[in-house]
This record gives sequence, structure tokens and C-alpha cells, in this order.
Amino acid sequence: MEDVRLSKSELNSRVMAILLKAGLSEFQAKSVADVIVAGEADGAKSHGIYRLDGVLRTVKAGKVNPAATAHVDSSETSAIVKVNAGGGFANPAFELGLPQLVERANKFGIAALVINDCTHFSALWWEVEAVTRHGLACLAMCPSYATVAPTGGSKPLLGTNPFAFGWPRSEAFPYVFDFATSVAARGEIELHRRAGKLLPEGWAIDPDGNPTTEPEAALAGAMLPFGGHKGSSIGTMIELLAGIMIGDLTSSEALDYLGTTTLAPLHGELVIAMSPQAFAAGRTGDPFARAEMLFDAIVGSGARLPSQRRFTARQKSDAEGIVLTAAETEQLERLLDKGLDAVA
Ligand code: NDP
Ligand code: PYC
Repeated sequence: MEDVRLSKSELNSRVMAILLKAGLSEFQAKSVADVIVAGEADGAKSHGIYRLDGVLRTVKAGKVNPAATAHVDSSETSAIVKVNAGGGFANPAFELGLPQLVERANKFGIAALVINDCTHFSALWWEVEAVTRHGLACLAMCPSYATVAPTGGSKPLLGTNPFAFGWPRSEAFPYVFDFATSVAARGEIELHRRAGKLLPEGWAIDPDGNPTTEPEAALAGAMLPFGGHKGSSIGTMIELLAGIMIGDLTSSEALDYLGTTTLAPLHGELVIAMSPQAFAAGRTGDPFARAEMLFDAIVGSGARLPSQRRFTARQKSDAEGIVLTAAETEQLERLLDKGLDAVA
């Protein structure tokens, strides 16, 4: 079998068909398919179609409700918009809460979207980019399951806890960064394992706490936070804000509930939207114009803006389609043919 080139909408139809066959409702399947296809189109392989097996495994294990209907769970006047995902995926719950988050951020200058009881497996740039499309700056974060040892420790107590930020730009793609607070996303370790490649030094420790470059030993041991004690502290902050503060599970509790790291974790998510105009009101200068000067200076210094690689990949996918390897096409065919029987 050879490489196959598909348009975004063709890939979306295939992914939708797989999710519907696996028992997801239209409501759940549409948002999940959109974020997976966006990951693939943006060259964000660790959160593209590779995640489908995990989604199906989580459905099969009964650890996500594939037919959940999310509902808004907060008063109409609060700056905190709460959406309960009902044990379903975070993505449809985010879509449900987004209009209210935008409306409250415009009204109060700042607002938060709290998503509770959701299964979250996807990249967070999806959420922050959606908020920036409304002229708002955005922070998003969530716990994961405990696979990261705090700096100096040998036991996995923190999640890979992704952290993303977006700033709107009217004439360009938004400024967006989005990263795991571990040295790499766990999906990267699994991709190294599948490719038979050693990990870079400094990514992980084995179950005895010794440094390792073996993906298997890293999966059994712990990953390390990025930037030593700094990443360790940011990962801990995410446990506090997007776990404990919103009354949801920490990464340790999520792992206890799941009992394995081979499924997608159930916990909460926090998305904060801010209006730069409201914050800068009464001060000199347009915040958007000033931001552009900063971005120009960064690029002018020889650096690149985060997410530019991804946006370039998106433009290429939009123009030329998405190329799937023979193994990836076989994966999609297997999942469509066998449904939940295709996964352990
Ligand atoms: P990466 O290290 O791949 O990228 C981190 C960010 O840094 C990206 O915005 C990237 O932009 C940017 N970047 C990379 N190199 C440069 C550079 N030289 N100059 C400027 N910017 C740069 O991310 P991770 O592997 O840590 O995370 C990957 C994904 O995994 C994220 O989307 C995250 O949300 C997701 N994730 C999700 C989890 C969950 O529980 N749902 C858990 C953990 C991670 P670019 O993409 O353009 O290279
Ligand atoms: O890549 O670390 C990761 C991850 C965990 C849960 C979803 N993605």
C-alpha cells in the first residue's frame, strides 16, 4: 500500500465514521473528529489520528461516556462559565461553553470557562485559537494522569499538564504557544517506542529513579518536567488551578480512576479569556498595535514565533491535502472495519 493524499474533509469523514461506529453520538463525534483532523493537518502528529486508538480504548473500557450531553452549569451573570461534560469528551463541552465565555469576557474584561467531568486527550491550541478568533487573549490548562516526577523526586505525581496561550492578531495567525509542562508530551515517548528510537537524554527516569533513554523504561518510570524546578512548579500550579480549584481530579486521582495510562484521562479543564482592550483602557497605546511591534522585533531578531511551523503545515494541508502513510491508512481501515473490536 502506498501513501495516500486526502483533503481535510475526506479525512474528517473517515474519522467521523470510525467514531460513530465506536458508539460516539453525533455531538461527541463531530468535535472529537474536528480536533483530531486539525492535529493531523497541522503536523501535530502526537495529537492527530494516532489518538484514535486511545479514544476507542477509553470508550471500550467504559471510562468515557460516548453519548454524553454536556450542559451549562452556572448562573447567567457570573464571569465563571461552568460546563459539565457529563463524563464525555472535553471538546464538545468546550464548544458549548465558548459563546458564553466570549460574551462574559467582553462584558467583564475577563472570564473563565470551567469544564468539569471531561475526558481530555487533545492539543490545547485548539481551545486558545478558538478564543483568539473573538479578539480575546486566552490561557488554557488541564491536568492529565500522573506520569511526571516533580524535580528532585522519583515518583510520578504530576501529569504532563499542557499549558497554552493565545493572543489575537487581525492580519496574521494568532500568537500561540502550547506545550506539555513535561519535557515532552507523553505521546512523543510512545511515538519513539513505536519507531524503535531512543529518547533524548534528560526526558525520563526509570522505575528506580535512574535517568533513561529507553522508551519502555520511561513509560514504566516517570517523565521529567521541562526546565527543571520551573516546569515542575508550573505543572503543580496546573494541578492546583485546573484540578483542585475547579473541584475536579488531580493527575494522581485521574490515574487512580483510570487504573492505566493507556486510556484518555477524565478530569477538568480551565480556559481563561481576557480582553486586551478592557485591560489597557485609559492607558496610552493600542495593545494590539504594541503587540505587533513586539512580534516584529522577535522575528526581526532571527527568532521564530511559536506555532509558525504548525501554521505553515496547516497552509500546506489546506492547499495540497494531508498525506497518510500506508500504516496510517491501514490503521483507519482497521478501526472502521472492526470498531471497538480493533482495540484491546
Ligand atoms: P512542542 O515542544 O512540540 O511545542 C511547544 C510549543 O513551542 C509549540 O507552540 C511550538 O510551536 C513551539 N516551538 C517549538 N520550537 C520552537 C522554536 N524553535 N521557536 C519558537 N517556538 C517553538 O510541544 P509538546 O510536545 O510539549 O506538546 C505537544 C502537544 O501535546 C501540545 O499541543 C499539548 O497541548 C499536547 N498535550 C496535551 C495533553 C493533554 O492532556 N490533553 C498533555 C500533554 C500535551 P510549533 O508547533 O509551531 O513548532
Ligand atoms: O501527550 O502527554 C500527552 C497526553 C496525555 C493525555 C493526552 N495527551
